[in-house]
Amino acid sequence: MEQTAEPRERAILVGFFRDSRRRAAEEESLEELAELTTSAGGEVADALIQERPKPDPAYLVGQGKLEEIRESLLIEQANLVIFNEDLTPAQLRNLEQALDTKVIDRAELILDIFAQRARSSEGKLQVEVAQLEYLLPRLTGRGVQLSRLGGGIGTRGPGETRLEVDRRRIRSRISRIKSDLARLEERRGLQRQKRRGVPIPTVSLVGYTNAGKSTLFNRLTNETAFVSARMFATLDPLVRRISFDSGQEVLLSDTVGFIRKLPPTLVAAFHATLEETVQANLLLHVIDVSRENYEELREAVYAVLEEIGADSTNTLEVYNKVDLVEDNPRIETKKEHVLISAKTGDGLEALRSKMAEMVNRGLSLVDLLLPLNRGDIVSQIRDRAIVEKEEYTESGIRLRAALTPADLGRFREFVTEAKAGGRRGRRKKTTTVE
Ligand SMILES: Nc1nc2c(ncn2[C@@H]2O[C@H](COP(=O)(O)OP(=O)(O)OP(=O)(O)O)[C@@H](O)[C@H]2O)c(=O)[nH]1
Ligand SMILES: [Mg+2]
Repeated sequence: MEQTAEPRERAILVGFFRDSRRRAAEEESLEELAELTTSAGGEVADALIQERPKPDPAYLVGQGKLEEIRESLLIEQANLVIFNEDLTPAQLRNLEQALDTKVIDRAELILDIFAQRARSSEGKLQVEVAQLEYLLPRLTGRGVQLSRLGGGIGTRGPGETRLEVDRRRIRSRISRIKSDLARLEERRGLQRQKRRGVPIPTVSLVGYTNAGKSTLFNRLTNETAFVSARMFATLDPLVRRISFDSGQEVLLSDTVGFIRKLPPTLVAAFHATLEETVQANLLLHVIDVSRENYEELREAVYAVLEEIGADSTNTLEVYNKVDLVEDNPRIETKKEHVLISAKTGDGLEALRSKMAEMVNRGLSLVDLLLPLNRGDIVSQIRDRAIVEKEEYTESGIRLRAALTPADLGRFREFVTEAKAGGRRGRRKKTTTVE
């Protein structure tokens, strides 16, 4: 990461929980917030935490805690307060006024990191949309913040009319970016279709940020994707072709990591990028088994997967970083799994053979019957799937093809029969295709 000459921001972190049973979880989450803060280039000066059954509508925390934050700002010579909780626009404004310093919440911090990391033009635009949409309802009284966005947006504290102008500008900027993004997405769709010309199954690496996805990607592809101890090292998807001993080829893609409380505007903005993940035949879910709460993080990842509409039925859980744990941990999971160390290479052979076995499972071999005048759909299927048989009969065009779950949904109305098992027909187990 580039170093800027700017002095590092010194931050006071504030955690909040409603129920004493959540204390440990909140403390853990606050540690993660500290990691995020340093990843963003800031420095953690202090961390405070409050238990309160009900958040204060105006300040989230109570007056006593507010006073504590104020003192800590002075003692620590800090210039930024980061809340681990989402703040309402009004809370944000009130807190900035009461503390007389910059206040941000977890979502804004994550957006900041993404903004720093984005490299591709598409990634940059996606992050900008997310930032602007986050900013829009929070404009009032946040004149100082606006300057950080640049792009002709006013830098002084906006009065009401000024505010309206800013809002209008932001909205029109958002819609302009969105149409640019739509164009980029179309182009990517075409590339994907081209790749589909020779249909090969796809495998996507997913997982919590810092789990080791890029390290594993490099291991499996002999590539040099960017690996870093910082969070959200990877933003742009990277796709490479790899082959197994059997000679079968697959496309492996490395993607952005997930995190708890991922800002919804960000999830929405990255939807297009995550398309690879949504359509993958197999997901490799990389889990950092050296983290104490890896099970909780694992579930957080499944929650995001669900949110983006990815079907995680065919998922291989890859428990990574076993080199950091004393004994091999006992894994409790309903999914198939392997233990590896992407760093030392431990367990990679087992992983590869498991991948080779599972990648075909996501495909369902089906018979389809299409009306004779639907040549357009036949060519769509030919583009997207592996067609084993094609016959022109009086009742229509009969195809036998291996479809991904997504395509199965797409062409469902033409399916006459679903065969059991993957396209190799080796497996006895019937693939679930819902
Ligand atoms: N000890 C150990 N460290 C690992 C292993 N795999 C990855 N790491 C380290 O974990 C950190 C994160 O690795 P990355 O591969 O960048 O993780 P990522 O999942 O791609 O992270 P994001 O792109 O930020 O989501 C780096 O410091 C790696 O060197 C492993 O098996 N053992
Ligand atoms: Mg990565």
